[in-house]
Amino acid sequence: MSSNRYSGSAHLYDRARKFIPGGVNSPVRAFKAVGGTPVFFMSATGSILKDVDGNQYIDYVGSWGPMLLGHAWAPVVDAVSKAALKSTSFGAPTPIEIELAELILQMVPGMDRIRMVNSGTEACMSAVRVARGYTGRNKIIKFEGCYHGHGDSFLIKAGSGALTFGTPSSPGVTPGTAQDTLTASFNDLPEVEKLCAENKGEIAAIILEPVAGNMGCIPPADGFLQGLRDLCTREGIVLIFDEVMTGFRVAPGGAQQVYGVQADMVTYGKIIGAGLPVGAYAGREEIMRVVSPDGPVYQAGTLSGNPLAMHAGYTLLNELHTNRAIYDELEQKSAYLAAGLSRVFDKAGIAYTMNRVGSMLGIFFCEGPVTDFNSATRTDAERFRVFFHGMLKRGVYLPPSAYEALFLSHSLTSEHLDQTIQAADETLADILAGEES
Ligand code: KE4
Repeated sequence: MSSNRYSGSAHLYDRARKFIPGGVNSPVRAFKAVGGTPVFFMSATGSILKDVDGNQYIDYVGSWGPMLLGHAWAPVVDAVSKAALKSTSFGAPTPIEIELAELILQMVPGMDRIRMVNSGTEACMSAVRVARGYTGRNKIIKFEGCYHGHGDSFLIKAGSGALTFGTPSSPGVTPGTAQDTLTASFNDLPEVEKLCAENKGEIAAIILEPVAGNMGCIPPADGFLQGLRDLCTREGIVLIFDEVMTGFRVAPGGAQQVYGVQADMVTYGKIIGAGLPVGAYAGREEIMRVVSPDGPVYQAGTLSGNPLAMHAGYTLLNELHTNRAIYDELEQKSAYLAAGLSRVFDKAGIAYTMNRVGSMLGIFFCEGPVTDFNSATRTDAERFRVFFHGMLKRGVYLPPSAYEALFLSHSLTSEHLDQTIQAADETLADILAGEES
């Protein structure tokens, strides 16, 4: 990264590391997987980011998912501004919490009750606790490479930053906790059935990302989700879809709608807060009956349901609910970008695989198919690193890790998409000419 172009970010990074571990408040932002100095941003509008040095970028991170309609979408800014004038938090019930809860339960299939929390991690932690309280069982099954936030139970063979930094199973998680988390390979139904047979009557929940988005983007194999559904029904196991990423992104009803499979509980985050800190867990009424204060399973939060996040989320989701054409337009933009990048990669004659579900896109620099953790880790991380920086200097901001998905925003224009495809073409030409390193 040429020094002067990023001098402001470099200076800020030096300062940040004096006060914040790794200089960042979430590890994947530190560019460790791609090298160089993390870019510090000042502002963004629609799909265009502006960094502290005045450089502009087309954004394919979108704050890791929330910015489905683009940054600083005016109705959300207006709703948050108005809400802030009436206090930023009460720690008491407010009408907007009911409006958002009702809207989400109207948009997604099969959920009867929903509890707001403050992050996707908190949503997934709470959902697992509820499943354990409801079933009286202790063990859970998760999938290698899936990420459900940084709760202890999930940092076993986890994806996202844990995978990026080579610590899929984190120190600090006790053996007592780890023993209750069993892992299987994504898309391997027989392996799950075997685990259930070996732990009969002991498994409280199976939790998964119905579309894996934390080891790149990996769709469920045909029959995989339905197979898990049938298994959980037979065995009295709570099926939890972690839709923190896919919820309201892949369809208004999320992955449950796309694949026609109904979970027992679903977790949400990201889009439902439109960029403000929100998570939520939803479930069938008989399961959610155990949640305090109705039932004995405790979960709480000072800022849960805070009015700014609720107004932001409601404003965004109401637009998605009433203007379904957004999803068709997002699909067209996403398909256009994927086709353009495929043309560029084919022209360059490099090994690659692209997985896409709606506006979630995974690029792997290896032969396909990529269907699980093992095949995902075949990606050429060094080639991704070079590609990332080639795109960055050409004004395209990709997720700074080979194990993250790209998130497309509805605010992307055809010019943005063409600029992205052109940048990829130039980057690969330089890579192949040995001029990009
Ligand atoms: P948060 O606690 O970060 O709000 O949500 C955790 C989470 C849960 N479930 C899924 C499927 C997720 O993707 C996430 C968080 N996603 C990552 C990006 N892959 C957040 C980025 C970060 O850690 O900085």
